[in-house]
Amino acid sequence: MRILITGAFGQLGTALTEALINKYGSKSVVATDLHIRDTFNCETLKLDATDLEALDEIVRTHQITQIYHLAAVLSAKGELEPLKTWDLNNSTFFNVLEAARLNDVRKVFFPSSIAVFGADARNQITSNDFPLNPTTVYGISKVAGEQWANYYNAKYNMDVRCLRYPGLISYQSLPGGGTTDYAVDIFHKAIKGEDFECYLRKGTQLPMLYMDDAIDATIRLMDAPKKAITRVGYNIQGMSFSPEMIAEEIRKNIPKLTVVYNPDNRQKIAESWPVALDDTPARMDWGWEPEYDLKRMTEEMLYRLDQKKR
Ligand code: AKB
Repeated sequence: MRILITGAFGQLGTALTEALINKYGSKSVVATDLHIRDTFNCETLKLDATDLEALDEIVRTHQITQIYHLAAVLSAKGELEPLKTWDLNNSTFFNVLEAARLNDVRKVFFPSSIAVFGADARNQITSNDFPLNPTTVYGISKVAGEQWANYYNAKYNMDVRCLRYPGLISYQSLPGGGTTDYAVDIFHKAIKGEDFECYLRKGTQLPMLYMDDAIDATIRLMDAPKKAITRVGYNIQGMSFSPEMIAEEIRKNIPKLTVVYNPDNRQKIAESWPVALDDTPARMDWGWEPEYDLKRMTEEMLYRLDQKKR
């Protein structure tokens, strides 16, 4: 097994790369990103995933057998430069698909998102098969990504698998450019004893997932036998909450946390996403079962961030 990760220093990449090194050993993992640091105990290479030649060379010379393609511009940042975002999110995934096809790499992981859904999915527990009507360029690129995954699977007998991640909450690194980022930022402010200015309105409930569960889901999906996989993209979630719900949970440990609500353009994006997801197919097909609810996730985040501070 030789695994290549793009976007290895992003929010998901930081935790997933560590988990893959722990599971398969440092010699089995090659971490890549546009800007690299010396923090992983594995080969780490600078890579611009828009460069097919460079990507192809790494896949070939390192005899890669699986690719996790995590590099992408997220929802809120994507709306600032829609065409550039479309171009970047799609061209990097095309390059990954092509580099995989050319080098006979069958298994590829593509992170999809709750952003594949639109406002028609908002007020319900959204099922896996609910119509995909994205409103952001990020969401459109995720729908296209799932469709291209289907295409490569059917035409080239590849095995591209996608998870529709909700907002991811982690202590290891900060997210950047997403609509759900507030749910991480609030912990950092709370632990520093600072007030938190929330860019979403009270009552804006969204599906979320603690990073340990996200890692578990990703590895479970990729480990599942091909015959168990019934669709290209799977809904998953661990919990669903609004800003005041998470603030209330944090106040059980840090009572003086003050939140000021000052909604910005991210409010509109949040209102175009589901409140919660039905993840039954993931549970049925490959045994998905999250361990962290709002209470457990909050305790763990506060504990981990406090440890980091010391
Ligand atoms: C974002 O907010 O853009 C991401 C996502 C839900 O895909 N965290």
